[in-house]
Amino acid sequence: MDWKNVNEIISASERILLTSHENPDGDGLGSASAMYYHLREQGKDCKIINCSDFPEEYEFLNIGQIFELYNSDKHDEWMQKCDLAIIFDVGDFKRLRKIKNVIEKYNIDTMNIDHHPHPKNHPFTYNIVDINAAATGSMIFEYFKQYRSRPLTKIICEGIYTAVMTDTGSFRYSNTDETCHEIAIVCLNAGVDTSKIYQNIYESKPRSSVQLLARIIDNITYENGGEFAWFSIDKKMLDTAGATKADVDGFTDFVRAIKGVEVAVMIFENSNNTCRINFRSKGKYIINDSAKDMGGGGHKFAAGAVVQGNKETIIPQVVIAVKASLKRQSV
Ligand SMILES: [Mn+2]
Repeated sequence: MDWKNVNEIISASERILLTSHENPDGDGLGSASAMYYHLREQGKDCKIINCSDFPEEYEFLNIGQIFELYNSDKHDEWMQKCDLAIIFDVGDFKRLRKIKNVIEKYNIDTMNIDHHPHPKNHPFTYNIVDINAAATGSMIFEYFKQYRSRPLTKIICEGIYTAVMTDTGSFRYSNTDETCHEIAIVCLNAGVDTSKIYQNIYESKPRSSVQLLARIIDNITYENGGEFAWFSIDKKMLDTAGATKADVDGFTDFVRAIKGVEVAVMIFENSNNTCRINFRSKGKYIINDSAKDMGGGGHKFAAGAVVQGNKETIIPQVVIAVKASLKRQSV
C-alpha cells in the first residue's frame, strides 16, 4: 500500500470530509471516528457526515455528536470548500447516496480507503484498496503505524477496535489475521474496554429483533442437502414482530452458523419494490460471484446486492443463481 502518497495528500488538505456507505456498519463508523480524532489532532478542519441515520448500538463512538446526518442546508456550504473527501469501506460510490451528488457538484477530490474488490475503472480520485485486509480499520491502523508520530490514543483505538471486531465476527471469521490480533493488543494497552464495546454492539438486541428471528427460524429453506440455506423477510413479518430494517442485522450470520450450512442467503423485501440480498459463506464456496450476478458485490465470503422487484420474483432468481454457482464450484 502506498501510504506515503496517502499521507502527502492528507497533509496537503486543510478541510476534509469523512464519510461511509449508507446503513453504515462498525467498520465504516469506527474507521471514520479513528481518522477524525487523528486529523483533529493535526489541526485539520474535518467533519464526519453520513447519508444514513447513526445506528443506536454504536452510540459510544458518538460522544460529542461527531457523526452528522447529511442535511443540505447545514452542510453544503462547508462541503463546497472541502479539499478532500475520505470515504471508508465503500465498494460502490453509489452507496454514498446524496453525499455522492454533493461531492460531484463541488468537484471534491475523493480518497476511497477500502477492502472490497473494485472494478478497474473506479470513480475515485485515489482508490486505496487492500482486499487482503480484514477490515478498513486494519488499513487505517497500518497507515497510523507508518505515519502517525504519536502513540494511538484510547479514543482512536476505540474506533479501530470497533472496525476490526465487527468485520471479523469478533475475531472468529476466516479473515482474522495477525494484524487483527496485533490491533487488539495495541487497543488493550491503550485502555480500550473491549468487552464493553462487544456488549454495546452485540448484547443489546431489541426484543423485536428476537421476535423476528423466531419467525425466520421457522421458515428457513434448506437446499443442496442442507449446504445452502435461505430465508426471506417482508414488511408484514417486520410489522408483526414490531421490528425495523435495522433489526435484521446478523440474521444471515446466524443461519450460516447452522451445522452443515455452507452458504446462507437472506432476501429482504424493501417497501419500494426492491430486495436487499445478503450472502454469507463459511469458506467452502465463494459467493460474491452470485452477488455480482444480481448486480451487487462484496467479499468472497460476505457479499450483498440490491435488486428491483418483489420477493416473489427475486427469490427464484437468487436460488437459481446460488445453486448454479455452487454446482460450478463443486466440479
Ligand atoms: Mn469493511
